[in-house]
Amino acid sequence: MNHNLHALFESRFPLDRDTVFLETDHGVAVTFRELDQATARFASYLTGLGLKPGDRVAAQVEKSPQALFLYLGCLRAGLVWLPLNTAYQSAEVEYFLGNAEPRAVITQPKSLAWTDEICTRLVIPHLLTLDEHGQGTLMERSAAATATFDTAMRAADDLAAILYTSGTTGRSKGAMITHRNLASNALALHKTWGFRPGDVLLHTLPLFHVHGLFVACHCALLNGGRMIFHSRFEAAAVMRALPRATVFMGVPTYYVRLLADEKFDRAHVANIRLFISGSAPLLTETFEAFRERTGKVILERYGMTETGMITSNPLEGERKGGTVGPPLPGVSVLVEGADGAPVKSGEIGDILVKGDNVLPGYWRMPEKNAEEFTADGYFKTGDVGRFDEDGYLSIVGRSKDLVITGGYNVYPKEIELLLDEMPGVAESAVIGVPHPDFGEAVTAVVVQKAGATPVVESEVIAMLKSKLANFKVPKRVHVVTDLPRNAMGKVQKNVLRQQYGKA
Ligand code: MLC
Ligand code: AMP
Repeated sequence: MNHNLHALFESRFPLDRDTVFLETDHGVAVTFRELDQATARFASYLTGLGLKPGDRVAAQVEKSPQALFLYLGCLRAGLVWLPLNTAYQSAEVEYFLGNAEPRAVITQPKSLAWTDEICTRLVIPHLLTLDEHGQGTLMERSAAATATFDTAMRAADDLAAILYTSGTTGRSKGAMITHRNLASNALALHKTWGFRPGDVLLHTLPLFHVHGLFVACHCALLNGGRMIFHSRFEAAAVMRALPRATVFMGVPTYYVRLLADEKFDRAHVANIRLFISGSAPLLTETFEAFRERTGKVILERYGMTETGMITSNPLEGERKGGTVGPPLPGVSVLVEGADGAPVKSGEIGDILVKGDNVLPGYWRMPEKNAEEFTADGYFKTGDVGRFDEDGYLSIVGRSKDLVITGGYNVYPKEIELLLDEMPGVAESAVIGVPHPDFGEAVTAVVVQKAGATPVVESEVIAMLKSKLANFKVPKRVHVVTDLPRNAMGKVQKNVLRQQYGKA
């Protein structure tokens, strides 16, 4: 049997290949026949360049139907997909490419010059472009490639993708995701969320992370059904498109932004059977306000890059606000106390996960594998939670030092390392404080070095903007004379969160 995820998708495509798979916000419709040909062309072209199953293809491209087809073409050819957020800057990208050693890189025309320098330094043989309109050298050069392709044979444990996640040490790790991981999770979600013929998914998430790429697209592909594909989230465009959709997925910020528009009401959502939220905590206020305004109960689920989706509130039965629901079928979740034994329901502990959805390990980092898994194969999520008496999980905090802003993860250490190198900065602490739109806002607290040039907030922000993806840059920088510490000398970030959370 071929365990290639693409073979699973193909088996679900409608018999009538003229069925529409995707329509864009510009009214372009793509049928399953066109999808099949587009992915075959990319697979033929890339294998024609000499790429072999297992080789990595990195892409830092804006969302477009072609970007999705390129991902699917890579799956089809057995190549390993390495998506990169378009906000990443050159130093961030150089690290990922140096670590993953892709044989081909696809970038945006505007990033070509610096990406070319990186590829030359790292001796990466193929560099192509793809812009937000789905145009570029990739399209020009692959246009003549054969539009048929026999999907490559893959074993379930072969890699399908590598997704980089930052770490608490400030160094990113490549999460290795297999065909088994993706297939098991996609099948569980498709079933749990009751996807059925006629469903139309309104897709407004970015394509370079788990939520938009795997959770959303895989459900639509398994359903052999239609997606309305917006290049980005924009509340007014979403309100216009909702009446033609049946399912919508988003990070909490999307729901906050929809509610912020007074015109958003029951008429917009009448056709929607399911609103799903994830990637960050959905505030109970947002959950309740949405129910009040629209009459719809948002289904909240929980997951992470390394594990795909872990739990979900039910389709039928009670969706409890402030919880992320019971474990998905085939996923085992433990909440463990400090002694390593599972705690009773109602008690708080570390969340551990095991199942076909969980990554086999990190790319070329055996030491991280040893740290992040227990002896009996459970993955340590770094999230802290509790089960209620009905088996619903609530996330109550994180043992990892992480800020989630608008659904994007920011690891404070990465920013602190840059701040600490600045002249005038003795030390720093980066925290997340409540933010009405992004959920949490990245905030820096820096200690002024005695006698050195004064640290200026705008200059710190400008320096960080030149080096880091924009969403990681602190919204505020507070300059202080010292940081609060506990008896062990550890910086008390909870004290800082209290102090600056109100500002
Ligand atoms: C943009 N900005 C952000 C930000 N996004 N700041 C903090 N947090 C964010 N998430 C800032 C930019 O730096 C810029 O600032 C300004 O906002 C305008 O940028 P923009 O790109 O025009 O913003 P906008 O389009 O409004 O984007 C906001 C957003 C977007 C919420 C629509 O961030 C988004 O789509 N987030 C979804 C993230 C996601 O898909 N997460 C899933 C991860 S998978 P300046 O100063 O530079 O002008 C995962 C697993 C799981 O977590 O369980 O799903
Ligand atoms: P990422 O590394 O981008 O995949 O982010 C995964 C992290 O997002 C998880 O470890 C959680 O901390 C957080 N997360 C995802 N979904 C939820 C949710 N519904 N509620 C709270 N936190 C969430």
